[in-house]
Amino acid sequence: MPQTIQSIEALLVDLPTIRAHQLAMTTMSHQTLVIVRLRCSDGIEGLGEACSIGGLAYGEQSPEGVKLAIDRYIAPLLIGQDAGNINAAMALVAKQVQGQSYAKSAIETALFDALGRRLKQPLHALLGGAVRRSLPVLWTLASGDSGRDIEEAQGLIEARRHRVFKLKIGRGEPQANIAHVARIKKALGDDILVTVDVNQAWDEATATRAIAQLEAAGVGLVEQPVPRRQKAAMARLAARFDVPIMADESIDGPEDALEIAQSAAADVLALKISKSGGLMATLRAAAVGDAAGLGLYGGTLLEGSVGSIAAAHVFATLPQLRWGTELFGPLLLKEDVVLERPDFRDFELHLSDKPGLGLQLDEDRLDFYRRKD
Ligand code: MUC
Ligand code: MG
Repeated sequence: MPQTIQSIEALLVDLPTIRAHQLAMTTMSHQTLVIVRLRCSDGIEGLGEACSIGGLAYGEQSPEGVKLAIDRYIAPLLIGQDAGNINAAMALVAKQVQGQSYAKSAIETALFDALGRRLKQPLHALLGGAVRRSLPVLWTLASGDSGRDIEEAQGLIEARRHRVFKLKIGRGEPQANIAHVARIKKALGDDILVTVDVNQAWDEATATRAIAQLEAAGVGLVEQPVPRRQKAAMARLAARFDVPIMADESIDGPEDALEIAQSAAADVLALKISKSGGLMATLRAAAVGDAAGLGLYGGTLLEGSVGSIAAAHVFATLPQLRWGTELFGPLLLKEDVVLERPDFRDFELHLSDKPGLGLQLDEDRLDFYRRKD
């Protein structure tokens, strides 16, 4: 008798960040997670998560919209379905629900977590097995102040937490951005890889001038310099500069990966489970990038522990992950809703072999931080 899906609950959880996180389009002081609890007929519960950055500032999907899509459209489709056949469940959802990649990712994660718990296997084993048990994780310097960013980076290097740093730029004058980046790169030295994320803020002419200077300052990777749909501009920048150009907002799932590969619109793809629409779609996007010879990077929407660990299990299975990951979301949050927080040490995130995601909710904290209205 297959186990069926009995209930699906989507909770909005507002968690404070450890400091303000300043991006080109918004400054975050908290993160809103959508935590999915999917219960099966045998009593097993699977967890999933989705979030966005600054409400609708980063992309077209908001946490509130994710909850609505799940409550109103996805959960009713899935109740009573076989909980163990994830591909069939997600195909059913795909047929009836257009878009909504974040909600789909959270649901698929919860199904995998439940299946892993039932089979007593870690999530990566269900995806064919991990080729690495820990993942390099960078840190984003985004306090808005160069001096504070340098201090923060030096402390994190000293603590062996991070040795690659991504700088959020694209806000204010490009010349001020470049001076900020050059100051930090100089302070951190040759051994430390510094990358920048422009979050679509520049036009092509600005990007052309600025990237030349960023390259001269020693930046190792430039993420999403121009608006996401301007793939021809991305291609011209990728062809013009030696420093690799990474697509983030320009890629959602495998179809975008294919378009980017065909038009040479980036050297590196930022993979994110929510943008892809789930774990399996992330693997498909990765396969396209890999086949095209593009570098792969394990991206984040600044998820909490549930979403970050789900992504980590996927990234652990990829044959190629040339640019490491940025799965530091749980470390940016002052509080968490899981009992045991993920294991970050020696510059890496270490995966556990516990069943599924290997996480347990902290019911008291969840209840405290859950949005009540
Ligand atoms: C983004 O655009 O890459 C990832 C790290 C970070 O600080 O913000 C995110 C989003
Ligand atoms: Mg980005």
